[in-house]
Amino acid sequence: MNIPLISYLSEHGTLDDVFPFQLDSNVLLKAYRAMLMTRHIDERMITLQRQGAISFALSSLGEECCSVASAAALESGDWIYPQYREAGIMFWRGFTAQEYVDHMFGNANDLNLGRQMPNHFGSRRLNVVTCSSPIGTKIPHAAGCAYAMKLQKEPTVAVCYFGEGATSEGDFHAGVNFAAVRKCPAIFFCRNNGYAISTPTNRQFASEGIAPKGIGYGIHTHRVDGNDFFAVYAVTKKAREQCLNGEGPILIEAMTYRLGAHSTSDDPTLYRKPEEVQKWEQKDPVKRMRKYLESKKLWNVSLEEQEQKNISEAVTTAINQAKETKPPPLHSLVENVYFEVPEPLQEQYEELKRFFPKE
Ligand SMILES: Cc1ncc(C[n+]2csc(CCOP(=O)(O)OP(=O)(O)O)c2C)c(N)n1
Ligand SMILES: [Mg+2]
Repeated sequence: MNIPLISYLSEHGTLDDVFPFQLDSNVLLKAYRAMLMTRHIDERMITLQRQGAISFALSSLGEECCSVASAAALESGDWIYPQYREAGIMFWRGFTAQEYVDHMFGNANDLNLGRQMPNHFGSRRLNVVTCSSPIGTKIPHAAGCAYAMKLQKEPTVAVCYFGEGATSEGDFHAGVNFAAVRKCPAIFFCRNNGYAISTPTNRQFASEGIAPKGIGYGIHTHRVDGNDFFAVYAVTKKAREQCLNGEGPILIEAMTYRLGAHSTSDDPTLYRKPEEVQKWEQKDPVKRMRKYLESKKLWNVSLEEQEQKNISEAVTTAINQAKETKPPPLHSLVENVYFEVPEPLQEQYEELKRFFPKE
């Protein structure tokens, strides 16, 4: 099976004339800034974890384009089901540095009140469903959400993000098949970043990538260079149109690479060679976008320095405030799951309270 790779932007930042859209410079600059913010905040969160200020951190180093470019091609009413490397979507949709850092601390201002691991963000305001740790579980949820959109004739789509490792889960097959049979307006966006923690793709599946799995389920499938802003944008835009035309769900396989460790609990030097990482560093999506913007005179060294400074200051302010913010109230431990706190939970809460007399 020979599935072509869609790509418009060269590694040197030259855009192919056949790119089918005219993108406003404001969109391009907003996207580049969202990628810079994602990269910067990831790095700062890893440092905070090393200092013991937060418990854990994941980063989307090298994969920032997948989330930002696809989010740029969606509408704000579309529902998003992210995995944990989709921080770029949050920044594209207007999540503030403060909201993000509060979430990473799991403090009283965290929208999840510390109930999720760090990097498991979500926002009702932004139509982003909170990420949950068990891999792939959001795939059937997104299929169901898209089915509801179809039944209610809403002009929106549900978009679910996951890594190539998630396609080995039963949930992938149940969710994609359901959406395929019911022709739900769902986009399944798979970031094929080469690894599921330490498991490389050649030990994850025998198929030629993920795209054949979409074809197997009888749905439109696109394979795209995940480090090319223009290609990811174009493919997601097309997928959205196909969904809304009633052509059923779409699978996108975005070819990318996890340049960093899986998480702060991982040491990738134990299972991959530096040469492999260096090869992918040449394809860095953020540098590539910058080259394009510079070639069009939309960006330059001094704008870059100013933006890096602005981002750094905003994140420092957010970190300082998050450090001063209290943990979530003790009672939040038993709230929001049941309409009324059930008796056994209330009993446990009363016992716990004895250890926190000031709460
Ligand atoms: C059901 C389940 N099994 C195992 C894990 C442990 N785990 C967390 S992330 C991960 C790898 C996921 O890889 P992939 O889907 O490729 O996403 P990536 O981390 O590469 O973005 C695993 C195995 C989990 N969270 N959930
Ligand atoms: Mg992966």
